[in-house]
Amino acid sequence: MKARVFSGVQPSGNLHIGNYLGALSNWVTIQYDYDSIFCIVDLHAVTIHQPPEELRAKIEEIAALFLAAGIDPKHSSIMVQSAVAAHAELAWMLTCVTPVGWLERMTQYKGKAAGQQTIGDGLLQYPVLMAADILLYQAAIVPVGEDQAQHLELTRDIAQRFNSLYGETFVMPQTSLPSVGARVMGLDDPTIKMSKSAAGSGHAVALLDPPDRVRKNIMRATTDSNPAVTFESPSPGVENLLSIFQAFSGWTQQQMCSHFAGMRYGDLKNQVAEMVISHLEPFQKRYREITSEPGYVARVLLEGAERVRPIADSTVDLVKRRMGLYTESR
Ligand code: AQP
Repeated sequence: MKARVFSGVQPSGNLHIGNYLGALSNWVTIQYDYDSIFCIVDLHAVTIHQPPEELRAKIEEIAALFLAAGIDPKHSSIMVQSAVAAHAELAWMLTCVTPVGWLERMTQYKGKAAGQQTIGDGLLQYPVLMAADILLYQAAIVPVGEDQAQHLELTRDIAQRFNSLYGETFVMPQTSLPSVGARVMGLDDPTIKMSKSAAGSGHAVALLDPPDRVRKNIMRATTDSNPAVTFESPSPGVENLLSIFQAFSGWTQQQMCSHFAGMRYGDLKNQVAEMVISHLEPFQKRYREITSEPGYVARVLLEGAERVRPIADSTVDLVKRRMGLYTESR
């Protein structure tokens, strides 16, 4: 039996090349080596208020982006978190074994809570729900960007605590980070990660951006006052542009150095823009084809949920039995 992979994306904002390089492209590469489940985590998205109509539309848009990236629905399950009730059920059981102090230490919580007038409890509980998503499917591998590594550590801590309280129950999931592109930084501010929710039109390259917008944003990216590329402690902006190019091209470090060392920043930006556009154009073409077929994406999501539900239900059943909760299958 193949080991299982699980990962997800929130249906909030516009998916960008950070999400693609940090997560999606890795999913596409490893999907056939594992029993793969890719989830649109809408229960996570509502930890911050989302207009309902927009959220509903976003869910199918993200599913179509997964398909356009190359996730094969015949092999991998693409599903929506709220379509499988066991996510929320297991999250509650895990909440009961998780110390609040563990959650208050999470970097993402501290960052997101800082921008809120009132902090919803869901924002604090976010990593417990993420632990439930992963442990529900007994996933062995979780391919994510670097920003999620801390949540994965917490997932292992929660699993370990549960296992030691109630007996071996959960598989210990491993984090899988891409070697290049694990943390794509903002184009306007390369000291913060590229983020769907960051303000400013020059911050990110969205996967559905037209070529002229991609070009414009990359040409305006923050670099430094040096005239040309150096590989000896490059500034964050230059390092970011080089790693975007490397992640899309698959070039080795040696190829990168011999091609770009000494190149003027204007030429570097031009080449990065063309490399990104050459990947996004076929991707966007597939996206248009997928979304032009009425009902196709909804069918994929329905089949995905049906495929994974028995796995999720059997884990919840096991957890209930371990905890002494009421289950009919005693
Ligand atoms: N900048 C990034 N570089 C590399 N990987 C990234 N990921 C996110 N940003 C980068 C990875 O993409 C996957 C899906 O992310 P998410 O939607 O679940 O949540 P996020 O990390 O919170 O994404 P954003 O873009 O920062 O959105 P907001 O600001 O709206 O919350 C994850 O595997 C993540 O690591």
